[in-house]
Amino acid sequence: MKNSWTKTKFIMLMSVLTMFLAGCGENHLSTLKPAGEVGRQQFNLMVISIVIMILVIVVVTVAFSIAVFKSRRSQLGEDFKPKQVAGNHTLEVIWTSIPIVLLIILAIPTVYFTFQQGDTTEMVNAKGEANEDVTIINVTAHQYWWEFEYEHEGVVTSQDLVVPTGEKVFFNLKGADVKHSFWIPAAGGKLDTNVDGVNSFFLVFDDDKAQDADRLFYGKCAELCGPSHALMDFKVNALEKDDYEQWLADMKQIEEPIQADAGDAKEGQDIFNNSCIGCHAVTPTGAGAVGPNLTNFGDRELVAGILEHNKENLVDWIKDPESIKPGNKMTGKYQLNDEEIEKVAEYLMTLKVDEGTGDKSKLRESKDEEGGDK
Ligand code: HEC
Ligand SMILES: [Cu+2]
Repeated sequence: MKNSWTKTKFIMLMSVLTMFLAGCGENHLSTLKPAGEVGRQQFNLMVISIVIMILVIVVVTVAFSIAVFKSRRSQLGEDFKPKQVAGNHTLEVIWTSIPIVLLIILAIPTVYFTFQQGDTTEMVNAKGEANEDVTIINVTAHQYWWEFEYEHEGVVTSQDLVVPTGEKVFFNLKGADVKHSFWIPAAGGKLDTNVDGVNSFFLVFDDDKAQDADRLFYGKCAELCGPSHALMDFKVNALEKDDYEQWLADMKQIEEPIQADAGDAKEGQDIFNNSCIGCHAVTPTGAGAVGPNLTNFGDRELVAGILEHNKENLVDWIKDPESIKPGNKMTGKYQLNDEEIEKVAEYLMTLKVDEGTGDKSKLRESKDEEGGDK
């Protein structure tokens, strides 16, 4: 009776674990569902080491079980003395060389892919300038938000990274304040963003994998950087090359701030220009600002990288950012009453650039139906 209860408990524990692990396979944020060349290579390296580990465990467990089973006292008698093998030359050689061979098998692909993935020679052309033929994005990590500058176009955006699929996308990474780490689990990484010195690497986003993930991958800060580190998320909108070019063209076209028509949004724009514009640009240029660039804020997937994108959440953010992201750099830098906040929020929601690739709002709706996961 006792035995079967133990068994039941074990089965219950295992089923809970299985359910828990089943959450590990989401297309948009799992290293186990790689979305491109780099992620796939990293996944394969994981598989190699796991296979080798399993092999070792199986061989050792079998050898151990045989030894235990065969050497029972009832089998060999009270006075049995096994053959003494301490210092045996052949055995020493065997169990020293097996781990060496296994390590070599592990080391060859690991070193090979480490160098291949760190190869950023394509980023510069023969003249030593940034190569116009490849996509280069300069990433700056701030406490607790992300800034993205498109090297050739000078376009600056924040929080939502837009990338083309089916090609290498090169990144220059740096940190503005403390050390952060740039990680898009499905695509590969992660790489530190340091305050002194730039780290570079590339990632690839396959178009079919992007489709499986509704064209939206999740990105994270992967280095403890302060009280809101866990909230330092970003989204990666992986578009077909044409849509990507269209998005860039739409962004580039904005040279003056988009003017609000009339009413609350218009008043909101005036309030914004008084209280907020010192930290937030609304034209897609000017890297290195104090706060995120808000040019296309109306197209965003989320508010402040973590809240569902709607006006209520935006109002909550402007009212009390500290309650949402402790330690952020916006708290207490302006004073507005509730009515003014409503108007500013109204204005910010109108900042839409994304006419050409406008299926993002549809995307957002389909995500909301699923229960609006972040
Ligand atoms: C002192 C500079 C500063 C001022 C002034 C400021 N902000 Fe911010 N704002 C920030 C910073 C920094 C962040 C990023 C916070 C974070 O995510 O950690 C931010 C984030 C935001 C976001 C979220 C951005 C996104 O990409 O989702 C919105 C919206 C916003 N601010 C609106 C406003 C409005 C409206 C005002 C004026 C009433 C304002 N801010 C004033 C610095 C500032
Ligand atoms: Cu960080």
